[in-house]
Amino acid sequence: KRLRVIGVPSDLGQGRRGVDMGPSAIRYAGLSDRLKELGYEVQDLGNIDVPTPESRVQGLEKLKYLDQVRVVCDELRVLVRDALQEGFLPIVLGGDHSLSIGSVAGAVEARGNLGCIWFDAHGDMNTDETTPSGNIHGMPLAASLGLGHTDLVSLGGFSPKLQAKNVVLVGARSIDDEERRLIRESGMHVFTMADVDEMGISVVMHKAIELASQGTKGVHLSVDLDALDPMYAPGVGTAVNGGFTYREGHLAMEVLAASGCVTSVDFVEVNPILDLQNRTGQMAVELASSLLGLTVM
Ligand code: DIR
Ligand code: MN
Ligand code: MN
Ligand code: MN
Repeated sequence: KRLRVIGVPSDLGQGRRGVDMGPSAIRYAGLSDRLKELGYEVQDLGNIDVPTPESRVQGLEKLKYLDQVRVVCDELRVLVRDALQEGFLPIVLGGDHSLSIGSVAGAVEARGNLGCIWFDAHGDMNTDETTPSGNIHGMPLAASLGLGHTDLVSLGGFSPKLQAKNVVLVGARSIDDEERRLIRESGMHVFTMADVDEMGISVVMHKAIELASQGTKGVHLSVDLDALDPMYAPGVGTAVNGGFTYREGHLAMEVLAASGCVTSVDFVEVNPILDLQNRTGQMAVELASSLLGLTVM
């Protein structure tokens, strides 16, 4: 029952300033204390050093801040790997979703074959060839599946990190056209919000856990707060209407908690500048509590 918190104050992977303050917002909402109340030993490593965009010259390259994102992800890879090898469950706080290229790489390095459940309004399956924005936060799942720019794909010296049959996207409702093609061709699994409406989040989660767990040694969970409806998580850079309700978000975490399958987790894209009184930071803390076993009785 040991947790290690790692902050990644990065906003290099997307277009709106402020998500670099996400780790502080989540800490301020009481993450460590809440998890200690659940009986965990919580070790907070603080934040990785991440350059601010203003201190860098953005070149003409298509992928924005590629070099810096790669360096940050590589540092995170080592910290996540070491946390797992030392017996901790790593909790990574973002920061934009590009960081998950590093957390997935480190988790797989430490544990071997892993499944992945990805909560997101988006697909995060763009590559350097399909990206409409040049923002690397739209690419981490593709990179983890071995698709895209070599600098992102080759992190840690091995690729792919994940097998598509064990990757499950949950909550999708905004996918780019070329990205849709890549998702289909990859063979990964997708539960859209329409699927959640049809089946209910409980059934979706049980299916997702089964798919991600088949033949794997654990599951990396990546939670983009924009998976939730903007009513409950307004502090995100790319909000999309029609996301998870508060109840659905919590039930999803509770089903995961009961399964015991999650071995590492990211909470990303919390942007306190766009938020309303840190509602999104609080949501991240509450979701983490449910994921780690908070129950009523
Ligand atoms: C869009 C937005 N698909 C892109 N992606 C986001 O820029 O590639 N992912 N917001 O979370
Ligand atoms: Mn997203
Ligand atoms: Mn995003
Ligand atoms: Mn995302």
